[in-house]
Amino acid sequence: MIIKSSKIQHMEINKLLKKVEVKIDLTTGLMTGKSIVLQKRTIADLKNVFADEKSRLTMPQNQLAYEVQLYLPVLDGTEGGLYFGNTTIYPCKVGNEYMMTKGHFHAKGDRNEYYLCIKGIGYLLLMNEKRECWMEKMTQGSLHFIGANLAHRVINAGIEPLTFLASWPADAGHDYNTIQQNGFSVRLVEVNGQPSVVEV
Ligand code: M6P
Ligand code: ZN
Repeated sequence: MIIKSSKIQHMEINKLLKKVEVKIDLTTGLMTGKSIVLQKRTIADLKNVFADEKSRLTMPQNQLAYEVQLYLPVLDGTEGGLYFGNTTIYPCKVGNEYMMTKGHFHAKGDRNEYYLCIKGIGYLLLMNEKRECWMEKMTQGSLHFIGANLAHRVINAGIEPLTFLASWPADAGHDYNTIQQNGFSVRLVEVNGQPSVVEV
């Protein structure tokens, strides 16, 4: 409907409005919307991720380690496309090593990514192709830019779930093999109740 006010023609805003596909609760990080894909990682899925494989095998294999919500509005591999996700890592240890994501390089190494911590306490572990590692502390509101050719993994070093949002190019891809074969060159373990770095 066209509303006439003085000489300017106004149009009802509703005519132009399209439904917002996804909403994010910024206090929990939870994404809702019909196109959200859910990916669950259990203890069984994390074979050879932790140093203490024996301890991992004694844990309930169906225990949820972390889960990812994905908003994938374009086809996988679309140049120029962007993806968005939310990851929640549950607090737990395998042996004395903190729960963490599998970690990956991007298959297209020059593709970058953002991580934004919503809640919880942990560390973003980064590793370059020379296997040099460094970390950034993740706390509510910390924003992390992951540059080119860096493997990235998030470690929950707290006693609450750690939730972070992420956005990355749709053509970045995940190279899990390099990490599966060689791991990162450091691990984060708990010693006397405190996080401590072990060089591998
Ligand atoms: C973030 C993004 C995703 C990734 C997820 C879990 O949400 O980086 O691409 O899949 O974390 O990390 P990983 O795939 O290493 O287990
Ligand atoms: Zn990534």
